Amino acid sequence: MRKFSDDFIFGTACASYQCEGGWNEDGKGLNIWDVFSHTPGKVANGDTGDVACDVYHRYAEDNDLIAGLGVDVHRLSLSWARILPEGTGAVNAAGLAYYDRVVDDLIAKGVKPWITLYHWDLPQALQMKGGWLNRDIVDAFAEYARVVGEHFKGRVDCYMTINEPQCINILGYGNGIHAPGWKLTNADIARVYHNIALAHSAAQDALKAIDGSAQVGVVTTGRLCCPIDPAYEAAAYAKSFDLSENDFNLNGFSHSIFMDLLFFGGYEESAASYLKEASASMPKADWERMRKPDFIGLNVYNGAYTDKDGNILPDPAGRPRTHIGWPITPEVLYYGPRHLYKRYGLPIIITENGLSCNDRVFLDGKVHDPLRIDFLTRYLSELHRTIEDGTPVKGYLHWSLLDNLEWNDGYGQRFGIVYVDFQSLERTPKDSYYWYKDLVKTRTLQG
Ligand code: GCO
Repeated sequence: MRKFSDDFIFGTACASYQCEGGWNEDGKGLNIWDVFSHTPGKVANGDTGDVACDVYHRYAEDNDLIAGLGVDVHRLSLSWARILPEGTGAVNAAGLAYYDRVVDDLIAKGVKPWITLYHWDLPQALQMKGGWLNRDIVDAFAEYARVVGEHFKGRVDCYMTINEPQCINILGYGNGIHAPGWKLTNADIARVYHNIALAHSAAQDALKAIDGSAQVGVVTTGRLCCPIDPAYEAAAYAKSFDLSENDFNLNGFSHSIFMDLLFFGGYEESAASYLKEASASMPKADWERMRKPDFIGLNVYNGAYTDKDGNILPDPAGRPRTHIGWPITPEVLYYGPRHLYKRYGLPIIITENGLSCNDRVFLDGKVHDPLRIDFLTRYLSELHRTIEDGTPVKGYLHWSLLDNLEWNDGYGQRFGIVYVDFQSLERTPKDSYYWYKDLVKTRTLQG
């Protein structure tokens, strides 16, 4: 019987720009996704986060849905520009008041709010000064962290500083499919990773100075390899963290390109020259400022299958894929946490996992999503197996509670266990909502 322990944490996750709406309400400043989505051609169908799921006004209804699952926590991100409209300086009391309402309502309903400080929606005012390429961002992020930490002390005890440095950098500053849409050089990409690592570290120090008992993590994503034969695991592990390709388009989307800065004070000798040169050019004192998090947040959706030499195998014809086209590779929830723990030695929370399906409301008024239930059964079986084999995975937060704005893909990719009609904004729990509710209650995987 595959039973998760009584202290295993189940939760849900979402992000400010993807679900809140209220893009210009109550003093909120512009952020880079407001600008990007309002730029023709950047987001599918011209979709924007102006309204999104309108969580800004409907948070109480959504918190009821969250509490109805019986989950321990809900992971939400704060819109930096809602709190500090210019990124630094004047605090917008109405912005903090909104998050007070959300946080206090979650707590009143028995759900712990876990806060992601930054989930990609940088204040435009900071972007105008160079964004994450400008080292000044480090102090700005620490200031933001102090404002948040002081305001929520006693109500929030778990933070994630930054969500997916890899997407922030490679998608936003590398190939430009995400905001701000920049296309930087290898050297600048390496500098951005360094600044994000410093920013995480400064924010962690700020939060810990306010509340030493708060748990502070960082959320990473990237290449994870699954051996097609367990005998090939060492080669898969090596491939997952290999940074030798001398181009961010080849090695930029990796865990090690960011996490090694926090954990090892720089890159291994085998890393690409553009990475090592950037690190060598940084002030030596930077490496004393880097901070290992208390836990690793792992966002994981799929992995790559590798052979005895660690070569990534081509996709077999007709392999099953999710609606967004990602491969279905359950073993990544066995090997991914296992290999991250082997490399970095910290407890892991799965801070995102899920899939997009081509969901719709059926004639019976329900949303039947058997693909999602099958996917979750397979993936969580692998997660259970890796825990049994000794990897300290402490929780699983499903991405996502609600169908929401899937960034440049717009609203056509439905990741929620709750269906959202984006015209009426009506919520309809999917079959997977009730499946997840039962899993949380019994902690036992069926099927
Ligand atoms: C990510 C982001 C989420 C995405 C989700 C589906 O991991 O890319 O954290 O905002 O919406 O992962 O792509």
